[in-house]
Amino acid sequence: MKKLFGNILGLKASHIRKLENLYRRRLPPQFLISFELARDVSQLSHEIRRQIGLLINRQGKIAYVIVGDHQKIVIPDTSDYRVAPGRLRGLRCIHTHLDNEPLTTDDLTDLALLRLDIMAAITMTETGYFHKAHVGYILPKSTYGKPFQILSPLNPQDLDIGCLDLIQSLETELAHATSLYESDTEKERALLVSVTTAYRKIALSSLEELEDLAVSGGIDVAEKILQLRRNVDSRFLMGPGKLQELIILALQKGVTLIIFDQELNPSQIRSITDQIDLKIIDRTQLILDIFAQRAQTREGKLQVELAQLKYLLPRLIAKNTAMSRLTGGIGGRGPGETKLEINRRRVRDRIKRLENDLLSVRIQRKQQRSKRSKKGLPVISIIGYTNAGKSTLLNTLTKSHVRAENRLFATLDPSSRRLKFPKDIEVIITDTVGFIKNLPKDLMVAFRATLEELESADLLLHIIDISNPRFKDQIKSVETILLDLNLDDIPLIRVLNKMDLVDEETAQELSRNFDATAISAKEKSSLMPLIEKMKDSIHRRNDNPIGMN
Ligand SMILES: Nc1nc2c(ncn2[C@@H]2O[C@H](COP(=O)(O)OP(=O)(O)OP(=O)(O)O)[C@@H](O)[C@H]2O)c(=O)[nH]1
Ligand SMILES: [Mg+2]
Repeated sequence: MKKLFGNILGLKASHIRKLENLYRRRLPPQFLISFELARDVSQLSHEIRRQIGLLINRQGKIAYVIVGDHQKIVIPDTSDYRVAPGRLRGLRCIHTHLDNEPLTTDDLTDLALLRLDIMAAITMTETGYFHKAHVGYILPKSTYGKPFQILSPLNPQDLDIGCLDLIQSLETELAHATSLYESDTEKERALLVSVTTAYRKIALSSLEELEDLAVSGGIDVAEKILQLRRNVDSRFLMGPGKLQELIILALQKGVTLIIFDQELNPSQIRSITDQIDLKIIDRTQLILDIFAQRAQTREGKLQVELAQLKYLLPRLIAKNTAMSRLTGGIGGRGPGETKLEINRRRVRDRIKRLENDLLSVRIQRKQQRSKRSKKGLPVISIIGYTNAGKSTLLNTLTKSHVRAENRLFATLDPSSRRLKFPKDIEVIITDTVGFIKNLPKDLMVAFRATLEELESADLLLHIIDISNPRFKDQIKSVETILLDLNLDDIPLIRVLNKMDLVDEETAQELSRNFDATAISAKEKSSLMPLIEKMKDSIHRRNDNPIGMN
């Protein structure tokens, strides 16, 4: 006999037996529930003064019998019925209401959270006789913003609603709605979510950057959702109503993951994933994933995996389904498409190994670097917000072919080239990893060594993409990071790039306001003023060398 779920304490043996016997009942597939079963469950529920719930599968078998209290039932873990994105669970829930109440908000929340085929409540007369069935289901497409369909209450003789056909057509429609998006099945599809107390404008521009990040990470963005709140719910981040909406939208859009713009702490990740049957990651994990995809050199790979594991470790809590959903794909892979370790003990071991390996790689590199600096060439480092055009500038200046493309974090590993200024001195120009606002802490730590190389630069070129609407904030973010890295005392030239994308007047005005040189990194001819400035700065430095005192 299959076991009963929920609150069976204190029930009479005869009632327990009757409840257990419910597992033997079979339903005609097209009936929501058979009249006899509805009648018997009502009677039983009336006698024990507790709600009774049945989860029924598509063959009409009763998979779970649940006993609640007077007010509610608690649906047990149904992960045996795990569902694919854009599909329903294959179970409908039919339960009794003792107070002649139609479907409640909690019922609809369960319907959405668990992606049930159907949710129904059975109400009864005062003597416990089956009275009406209240039926609701998820709509494949929101009609007038309404995510659910609620039928007018069914009478006992109307239970033959073509139940299986209804469920199947819902699924077909859902599958159709989601297949519109499934042109590329390899790609993940995401909802981007921001829950914040910040101003709308700031929150929106941050969401836009998150979208750029997602696209750069090879993810399709289904929709962006902003929730402004007075206080952020420290447990779920968002209120239960919004969470419910989110789940339904995820279902309707056939998404495979949800990305939060805010960093989620371990308990938030856990409580949200307990509610949603989807992969949940945050902005930091997305950035780490992009880094993992891009890392080329051994040092780069070691640094990224270390940062990923350090971020994951506190989030790997025993029996955590949150992380077990992260196997493979965005958030679950390390550099070179390796699967990230998610076993806590092994993660610790791996972190130790990576740290050791990294140390020896760094010692090697330091030796190489000291060889190079013995040659005594001045070093000019190109820094700036990601996608500003740093690599393009390096390429144009030195006729090289460093990878430059319209995506965030195209460059991870630094590269250096020689550049001969007209007539006189030769310098080394280095291109570096781009910066981003709220650079994840673990990433900052992991890349510290690479970034520390900037300390030995004689001049920094801060490249700013003036065609980006967020460029002012980007300047601030970069300058804050320079301060954090103690690089603020190195001579710096602000360079306004992509001037070809704004009109000339604007470019000139911005140059004045920001005390900067405007260029178009793609156009060699636009670089002369910048080259002159660089030359001056290096000359001044040579005439007045630091470190000689
Ligand atoms: N229109 C225009 N596009 C430019 C200019 N400079 C760079 N770009 C484009 O901007 C995009 C980013 O250029 P990259 O050189 O890869 O930028 P980056 O700063 O190295 O970026 P990351 O390495 O990803 O941090 C590319 O699509 C370039 O073609 C320019 O002067 N004008
Ligand atoms: Mg680059």
